[in-house]
This record gives sequence, structure tokens and C-alpha cells, in this order.
Amino acid sequence: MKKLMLTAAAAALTLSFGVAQSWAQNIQPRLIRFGYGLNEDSNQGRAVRFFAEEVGKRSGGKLKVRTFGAATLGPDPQMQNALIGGAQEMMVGSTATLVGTVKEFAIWDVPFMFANEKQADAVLDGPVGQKLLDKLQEKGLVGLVYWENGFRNLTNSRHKIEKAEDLQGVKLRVMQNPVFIDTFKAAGANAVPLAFAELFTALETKAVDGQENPYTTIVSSKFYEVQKYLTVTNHVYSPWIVTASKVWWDKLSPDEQKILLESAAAARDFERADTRAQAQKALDQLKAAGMEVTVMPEEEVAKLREKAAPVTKTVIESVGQPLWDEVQAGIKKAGGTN
Ligand code: KDG
Repeated sequence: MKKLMLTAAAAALTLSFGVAQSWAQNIQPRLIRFGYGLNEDSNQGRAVRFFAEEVGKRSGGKLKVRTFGAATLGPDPQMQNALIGGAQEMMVGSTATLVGTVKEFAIWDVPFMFANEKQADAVLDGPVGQKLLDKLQEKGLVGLVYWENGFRNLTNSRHKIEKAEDLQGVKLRVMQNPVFIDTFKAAGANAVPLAFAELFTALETKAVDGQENPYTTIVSSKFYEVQKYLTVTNHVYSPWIVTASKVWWDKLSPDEQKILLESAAAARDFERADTRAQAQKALDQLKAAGMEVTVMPEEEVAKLREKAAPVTKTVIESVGQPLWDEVQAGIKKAGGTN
């Protein structure tokens, strides 16, 4: 009888500690508006929903994330401004559109810098990646983590692109970012900066001939419906970045901030695994959809790399040699094979 009483007392103590712990956590009921640009049925959409579920679980349902896909809250730059002004709480988008806010983010746009995901993960999740996240704070944004957009490849509706010279005169939509504009101008293309939300229509109406994005985006945005040719170049690795409004973030308790950071990191791991698992399937889907797929030969990729060299030099001058050297050291440390 005595043993039974001791067990019951222990159970009561454990339960009360658990309840006390959750009460001890300072979590207020909050609604978090989280915007993103790709379709809901995309790797980006799946990751945002994963994040929302994690936040709900870790906060006992008190922090509710309402997700807004397909740029319903506006293109990335507009959402960034909404975060800075405190009109929206969170978003995920391209680092490329942050270069006007923090110039050092241009380093992630340098063509052919990362050779594989292992290098990208090591640098983005390491000290250099964190240093750039921290720079956002003085601009009214909180950078939480990087997710994976992926290696970018070319599509167009005009003709097969196999040689570097085939890009000559192609009207190619690029992100609103000076490195992408300069890189494809140097390659001989007519680079046209456009918001992602306008891209499908621009391709459909032939306002532009082509664009460049990872396979998963080409599938989820149905670009194959209006693009005949796909050229595998892997010309740059694009990160996504999860950001929050600093004016909002600073009102959160440490417990609430910890939940959001841990959920964003868990969603990062989910998203990278999902995106990498989907990449080959996406390429197979594009072939099945009738796209003519060409792998640009290494000697032609080398010509693109050479044409882009002056652009890389300009980025190094802009971001500073020390930052460039730090990234290169991180790449070397990560090794060449993933
Ligand atoms: O909102 C779209 C962005 O998240 C990103 O996908 C942008 O890669 C991008 C592009 O080509 O605009």
C-alpha cells in the first residue's frame, strides 16, 4: 500500500512539474502571418507548412502560423518591406532580393561558387552565413535560417542552348539582382529583371524567351507548359532565407523566439531533404512533359564561368576580400564531394 502511495505521489509531482514548466514558459497567444512566393504545392510550400506545424506543437497551440503562398502577400521585396514596417510577421524568400538591403548578400549570387550541397550547407549554416543573418538586424529584419532553393538551370522557348554562345540575344528573365543581371549580360543574353510572380505570364506571352530556376520550381510553377528547352548548367546555388519583422520579434519572449528558431531549423532540415529528394523526380517530370533537355558540356560551362569572371571580381570588391576569403575557406573545409 505504501509503495502504491509513493508511486502516486511521484506521478503527481511529475505532472505538476510539467504543467508548471509550460506555465513557466512565457508564451502568449499570437497569430503569425507567414508569406512565400511559390505555389502551395511546391517544396517551399511544404516547408512552410512543416514550420507552422512545428510552431504549433512546440507552443501548445498558442503560436498560430497562418501561411500565405503564391505571393498573395506580394513579391519578396514587398513582403520584406512589410516585415520592416511591422505589417507582416514572417516570410521566406530569395536572398537575391536582399542585396539592396544588405550588400554582402550578393556573395550568395556569385556564379559557380558552390560545387555541391555539402559546400553550401557548411558555409550557409556556419559562421559566415550567420554573420550575414546578423547584418539584417540593423535593417529591421531578423534572419533565422537558410533553406534551399537549389542549383539553377536555364529554360527557354526559342532554341536549344548547348554552347555558351547560344545565349546570345536570348531575352532571359532574371531576379531583380545586379549580379544576376550582370552575369547574363556578360554571357550575351538580354537580361530582363522581373518579380517571380510575373514570370509565368512573361514566358507565356513571350515577353521574355526564358528564365533560370531549379528543377523543382520549374515543375511547381508549370514553366514546362510555356518552355520547350531545358539546359542543365547548375550555374549558381540559390539559398532561401526565413526572416521575421524585427519590430515584432523584439516584443517576443525568449521562449517564443526559441520556439521560432528551433522550428525554422527543423523545417530547414525537412526542406533540404525534401528538395533534394524531389530534384531528380522533377527532372524526370520535365522530360515526361516534353521538354528537350540538354546538359551543357563542361567546356561550354567553363566559357560561361570565364565570361562571368569580371562579375565575380565586382562582387568581391563590393562585399570585401575578407568575407570572400572566409567563404572560400569554408568551401575548402567542406571538401569537394557531397
Ligand atoms: O518568391 C520566390 C522566391 O522565393 C524565389 O523562388 C525566387 O528563385 C526565385 C526567382 O527566380 O525569383
